[in-house]
Amino acid sequence: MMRVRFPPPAFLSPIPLSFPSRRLLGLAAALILLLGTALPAWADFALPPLPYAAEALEPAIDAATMTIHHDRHHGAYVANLNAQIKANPELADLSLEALQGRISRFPEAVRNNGGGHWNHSQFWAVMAPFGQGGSPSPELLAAINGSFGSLEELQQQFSQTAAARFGSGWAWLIRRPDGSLAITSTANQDNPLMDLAGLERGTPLLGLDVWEHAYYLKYQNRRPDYIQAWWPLLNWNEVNRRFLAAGTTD
Ligand code: MN3
Repeated sequence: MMRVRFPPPAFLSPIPLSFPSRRLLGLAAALILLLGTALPAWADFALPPLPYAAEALEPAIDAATMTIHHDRHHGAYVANLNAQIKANPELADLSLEALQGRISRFPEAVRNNGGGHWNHSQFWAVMAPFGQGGSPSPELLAAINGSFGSLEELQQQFSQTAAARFGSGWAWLIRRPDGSLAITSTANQDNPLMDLAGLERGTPLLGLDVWEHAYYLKYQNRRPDYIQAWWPLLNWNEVNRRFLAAGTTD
């Protein structure tokens, strides 16, 4: 802490300004104060709204589960991540996606909450009301057939991986750097973008949340039933978009 002695040194004395300048300075200060209190700091992470109504995915996923999952669980990841900015100021300069690729440099609280924020943001977007998700594009279907033999085989392997994840975590369909597709699973809120040892990295095309909070109200211990009911909600239009975007960054 800097202590000011009296009388203050010359550089702390008020700068003599003429009346109009002082007035402008005062106006500018008032404006900055107003903006500072009215808007969140630009660097804060924000909870994205659900892209559909909470009941839009019923009966596969009930409105209460969606509301609690989005508002409280995802909301808490965002709030907890923002609370980490003070202790880790470099967070303020990173996009949420860029953070994932540098996550090993940060404490566990950033890994858990930064991962939780990214994972859930992609999760809401990869679902759509029944009948509105489209179908795999010819390009994506060709890649699926090349890596798995068929769409049915992909779905079967993905469902098995999601059901077999012990405890809390995610199942992923990723595009590997060589262009092939693969199914992976991560624990807790880790994801395939993270620079963590022992984790298969790639561009996530879709991620399914298999934490109990994602399905317990309706399905209790029947995770495989939740996974089976989830497939018809898959937003293939978003998966197609991610697949195309991943191909352009090679
Ligand atoms: Mn969740």
